[in-house]
Amino acid sequence: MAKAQKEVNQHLVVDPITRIEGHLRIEVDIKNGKVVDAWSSGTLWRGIEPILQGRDIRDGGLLAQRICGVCTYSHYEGNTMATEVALGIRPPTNARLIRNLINATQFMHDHIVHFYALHSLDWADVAGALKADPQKAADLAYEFSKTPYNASVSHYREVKAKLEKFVASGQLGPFTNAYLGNPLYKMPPEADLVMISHYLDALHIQVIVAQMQAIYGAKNPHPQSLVIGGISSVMDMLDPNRLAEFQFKLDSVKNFIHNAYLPDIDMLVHFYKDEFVKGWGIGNYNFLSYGGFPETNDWEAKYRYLPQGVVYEGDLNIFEPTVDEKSITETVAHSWYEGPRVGLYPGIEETIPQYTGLNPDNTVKGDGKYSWVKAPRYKRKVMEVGPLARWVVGYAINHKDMRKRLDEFLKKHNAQFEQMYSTVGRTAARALETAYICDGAYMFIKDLVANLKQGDESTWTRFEFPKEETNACVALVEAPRGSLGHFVTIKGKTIKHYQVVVPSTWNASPRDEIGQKGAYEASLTGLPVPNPDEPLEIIRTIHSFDPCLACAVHLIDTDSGKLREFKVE
Ligand code: NFE
Ligand code: MG
Repeated sequence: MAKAQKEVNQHLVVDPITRIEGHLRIEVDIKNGKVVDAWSSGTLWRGIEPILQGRDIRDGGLLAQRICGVCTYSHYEGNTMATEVALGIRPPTNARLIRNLINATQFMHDHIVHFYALHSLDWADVAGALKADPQKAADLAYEFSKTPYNASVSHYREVKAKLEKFVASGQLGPFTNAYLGNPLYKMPPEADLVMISHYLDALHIQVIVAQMQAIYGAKNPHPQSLVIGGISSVMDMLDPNRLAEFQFKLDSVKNFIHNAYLPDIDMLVHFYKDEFVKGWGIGNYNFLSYGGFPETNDWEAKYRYLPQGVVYEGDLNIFEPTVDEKSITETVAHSWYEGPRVGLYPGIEETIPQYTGLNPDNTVKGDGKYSWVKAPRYKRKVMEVGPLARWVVGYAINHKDMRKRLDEFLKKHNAQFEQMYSTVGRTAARALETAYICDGAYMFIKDLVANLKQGDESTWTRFEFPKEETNACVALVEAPRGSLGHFVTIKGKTIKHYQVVVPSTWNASPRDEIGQKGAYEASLTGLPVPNPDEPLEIIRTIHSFDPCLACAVHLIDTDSGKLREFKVE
């Protein structure tokens, strides 16, 4: 875990937050064991967007996905779709469905890896697992699933022995820096052992999902089978053997989701009931989802498998079913860039670095600039994006399937919808979504087979390069961590202007020009931190968003098209 320095005035700095992608610094003021103020600072700086400018539009997708090593496909798709909008074309049905299948593997991979590798040790204590009785662990696993995943007394004995070996050697391997034995861990030892055994199982499942992505994406990470207008390979992509292999692997992943991941979440909710309450780990109640997985070729928002919409103030009656792209702005009032304090539409915004450093006392606390992350806003309001936002939107618009799944989950836990407004709720929403996306993958396969049976073998739509410069064109999609917008202006074969507004930019955002805190900052405010030396509560809540700072921070210099050099001291 991250190193925490307790200061006299109870100003706590957690830097870096580990088990995330990229570099994130969190600072909080604590009073009487509770967070009273918080700052989220992206301390990593990257420069993918300017690299895109001046490039051939046909290289855009391959370059754009280098924004991140995690949600690679999301940026590939975002770039390709934005370019297709600019060219006024749409891919044919086979290409849309193959893309949806690749995207489904992206979501399942990210969510499973996030929960087990990056988040489960916030809930399961390795020190607890060492005390577990393998027989009782097997009994417990059967309480949460009729057919629990890899649950046997001998297996749990083996896992426990493996953990003991790690600890005895003094080399904890993947469990290094967990807050072993922290009293904030609330599960019994047997639950710790079951969840940690699935941590190890998830390492194998993640390989299977990566292989699935490679079946249609050619490789993982960084697939390379998308082209503007469709997908690259013609008959190869539509080979029944590939489909069979994909489905065979999907069956294994489904088994893991239903018999490990979902039961583990039920177990977590059961033992952390006292944290499954409205307000625990949430402070901003506006939720945004652009919608993802087009179900028609023209990408109409209302025909997307993940729904589009905006919910305000946590009130399901205050919602908008469509997103207006022109209402998206980014401000740099507290970000290390020059520019107007009031936010601009990304299609026209400029980005000029202006690093002003940390405060003299080595903190970012205060009213100045303190992050490389910009502050995106929708209608000038702070938004949370990601699985929880998508489920809140799905619930608000009365999405039949999503509502049914969430109602079943709430009923099982004797819970009200409002309890989803919490750290536990955010983590549960991601698991529900994994199962929902897995079912979506089966549906996309069915649709693909049906379409092929009709004799449609088309995989690509022809296009012309535009002679005149286009307007800023945008693709709004959903990435595993939330709403993702790619904004592109092109002329001829060339990308003229590029800007990306990324899920973790929304959630990790610093304050804006009127002082509204970003979603992480708001989520921490009010949180109890009984032991600032081991701020497990802070880590748990921040991890529940699944931060990716590699995605959140990138730079574009629209004046010169060049990266600028500067020193981070
Ligand atoms: Ni780098 Fe990403 C996702 C995107 S960022 S992981 O999901 O886009 O939040
Ligand atoms: Mg950007």
